[in-house]
Amino acid sequence: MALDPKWAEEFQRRFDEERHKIGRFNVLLCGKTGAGKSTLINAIFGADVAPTGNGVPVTLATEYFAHPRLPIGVFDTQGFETGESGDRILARLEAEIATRRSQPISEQVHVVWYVVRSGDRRFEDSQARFVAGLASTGVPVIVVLSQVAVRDGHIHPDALELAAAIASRGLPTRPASAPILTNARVDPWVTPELFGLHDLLDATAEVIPASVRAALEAAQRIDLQRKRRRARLTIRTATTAAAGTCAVPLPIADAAALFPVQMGMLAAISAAYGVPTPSSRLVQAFGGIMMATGASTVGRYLAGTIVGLVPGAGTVTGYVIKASVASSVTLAMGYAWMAVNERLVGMNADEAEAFLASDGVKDAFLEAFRGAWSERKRLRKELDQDPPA
Ligand SMILES: Nc1nc2c(ncn2[C@@H]2O[C@H](COP(=O)(O)OP(=O)(O)O)[C@@H](O)[C@H]2O)c(=O)[nH]1
Ligand SMILES: [Mg+2]
Repeated sequence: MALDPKWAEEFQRRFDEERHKIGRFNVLLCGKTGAGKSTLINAIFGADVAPTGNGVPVTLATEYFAHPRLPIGVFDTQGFETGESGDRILARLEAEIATRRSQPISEQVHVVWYVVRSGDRRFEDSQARFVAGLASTGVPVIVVLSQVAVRDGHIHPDALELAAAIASRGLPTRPASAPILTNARVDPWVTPELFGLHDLLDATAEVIPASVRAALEAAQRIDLQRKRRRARLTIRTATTAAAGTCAVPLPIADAAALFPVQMGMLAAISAAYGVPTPSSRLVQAFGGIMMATGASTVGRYLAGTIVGLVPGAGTVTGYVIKASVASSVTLAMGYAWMAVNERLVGMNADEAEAFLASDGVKDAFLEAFRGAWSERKRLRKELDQDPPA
């Protein structure tokens, strides 16, 4: 038994629509070979974003890598060692930034990470000129000091010294003239702790256009709170819409009327989490969850959900769905789907595929559904306390 193809299609359409709405966050990486640009991207956005192949040449020695399923694009510069002068490289990048400014926002450069390896111990005048030149295009430039040795929370003095030297130049970088110190790879001998990645994420979120923040938050892999906040906003909107649908109590046989609202919510949640799974796989899992209740149609599924999953079916007085129940069921579905998505973002592609094809996904959903249902009052408050996007 499979999910009604009509609903599968609808889910997929809504998911693609939500992904499209989120757009894409684009970062321009500058810095010498070996500075740690790729490592930084991997640490924040997950291993498979690594620009290891299939880049699209943008300018001489700059390639653009748009991730096929995550809302992130990376401009990776080579050429800092090609013998070409810094001025020439800068001029090309400036021209590229300018050209893209007249294109849709998802094609524009939103931020520059200028990466300096802390072990280099010096920041030259030519680097300062380069940073200032990039900043003069209007795109925010963040200087990142990479591969900083950190032990027990203590930063290597050499890195602090270099950071101070960079800061003292008072460059027009954002959000401040001081660089952000990072360590993106654990190395037990040198740098046993990851460091500064959240600082870099926060700084980036602060300086990019507000309209690409959702893409950054969906693409990144290190801060679940940012994803949860987006998901909760979606749930809050959907619960209101669900209540509206049942403003006049809906006969339970017509429960499918609620379904578009809920499906849109689930699609938006997955998009906000930046689940890098093909939508067809999500649809399958979603269908499996619906079938898990033993109902073959959407309407009966929802009836089954309310009567079966929700303890105390007495809330469904006279077999109509009241606004409050519609709202609470939608809330519980939203939180349950959040739990599933949260599992997914912690997995690699193979793990995610296996999980989605297994009973584990149903179990995770149903368990979280019941939990959310029993805590619906507290969760409702949580939703209402969230600040707007
Ligand atoms: N320990 C540690 N090693 C790093 C870090 N960043 C880069 N590396 C190492 O430095 C080398 C060059 O890094 P890579 O990201 O390829 O530099 P890119 O040429 O700027 O992309 C690799 O061997 C990385 O493992 C870091 O933050 N910490
Ligand atoms: Mg690289």
